[in-house]
Amino acid sequence: MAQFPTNLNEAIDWLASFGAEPDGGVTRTLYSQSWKDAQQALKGWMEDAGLDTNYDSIGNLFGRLPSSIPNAQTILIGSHVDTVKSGGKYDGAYGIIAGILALIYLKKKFGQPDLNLEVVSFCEEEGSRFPIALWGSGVITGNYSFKDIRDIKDSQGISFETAMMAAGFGLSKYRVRNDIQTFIELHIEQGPTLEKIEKSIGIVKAIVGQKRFRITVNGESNHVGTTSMKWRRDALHGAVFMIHDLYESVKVYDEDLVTSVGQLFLEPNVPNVIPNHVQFTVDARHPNESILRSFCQQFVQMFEDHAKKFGLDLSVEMWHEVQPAQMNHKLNEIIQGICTDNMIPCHWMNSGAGHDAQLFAGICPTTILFVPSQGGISHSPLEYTSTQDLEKGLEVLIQLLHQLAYHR
Ligand code: HGY
Ligand code: MN
Ligand code: MN
Repeated sequence: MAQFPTNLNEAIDWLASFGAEPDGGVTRTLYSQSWKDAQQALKGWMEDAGLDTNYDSIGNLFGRLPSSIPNAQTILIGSHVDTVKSGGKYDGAYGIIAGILALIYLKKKFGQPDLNLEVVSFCEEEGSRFPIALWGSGVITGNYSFKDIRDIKDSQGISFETAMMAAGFGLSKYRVRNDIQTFIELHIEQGPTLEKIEKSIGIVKAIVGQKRFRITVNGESNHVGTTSMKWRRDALHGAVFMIHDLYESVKVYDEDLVTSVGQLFLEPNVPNVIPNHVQFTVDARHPNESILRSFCQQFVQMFEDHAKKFGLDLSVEMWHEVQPAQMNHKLNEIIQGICTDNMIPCHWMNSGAGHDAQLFAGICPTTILFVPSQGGISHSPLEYTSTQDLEKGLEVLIQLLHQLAYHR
């Protein structure tokens, strides 16, 4: 293969080679070597395509097809380059690749646009390495600044600042941009809806809000054999009741409410010792902020009641919170028109996954469009979207950008 990909499928496999895992998944966490290699490779591809490239001070990478009009506003497209641990090769990557291919096509076919067209590879969205998510888009949109990462460390105890500076970033003040007029993200659905109803494009009305918590339960370790059940302060026993009731309590809400315990640590994690320390995460989501808030208040109260009953110490820390976001109806109607004109079956829906578009919706007209995920699987090596569906998404993105940025 040439040094840079020439089509969508080649590009997906090319980018997935940075951080490839033996199980077929991809792991590219913020400021890691595979992350740096991927950003540098994307920069090379953008430059080979004739785009003006630059990094901002935290490692977001931009490739710009400049307008012929001085001081023109910018339409930003793109997605995130980081992944979950052993994630799929489409989540985030597809939006960046489709953005680059769209600009290559538009530049070749129509020349310079009337607005700047810029593709971005956001440095971080997942929150996989450090307890902060949407860092890349969060800084651009003013939701985050360097003070938000000051005291955080990854699971190896490496501080965010050390990792950021070792990767060559975080060395200068962030330059806030005021030229971004529109943000558009193309992304895999990561759910089963489009495949089940046989639609090629998802037009997203709203992205759910999410709240992520770290729950710490402390008790007392002791000998399993010599400590009577009534004298124990067993952290895991209490945590099990908390987690069971978390899943039970969802049942009284509508099906848009979702929650999971995705991570659980146990100490000392030895078969014949009563656990004295449990830490687990709760990720809760809903399109309506007040329903989401009341669900979270309810489960925290339940956890406190169980902690009291078992004589345990409880700490509840919400480390990530993002509000539900409405996508721009006018942009979505243009997408609907493109799908109708091209007889591409589409479906208006909500997004249960969080996305960078969620933060841009707070500063400019924004939307995100989906292509189907086979079996609805994502955040897994089994994540897959057919070439045909990937191409259709790219086609709609190209026509959307042509309508928005070429007026003559
Ligand atoms: O967790 C999410 O919703 C997204 O995939 N980061
Ligand atoms: Mn993801
Ligand atoms: Mn994503």
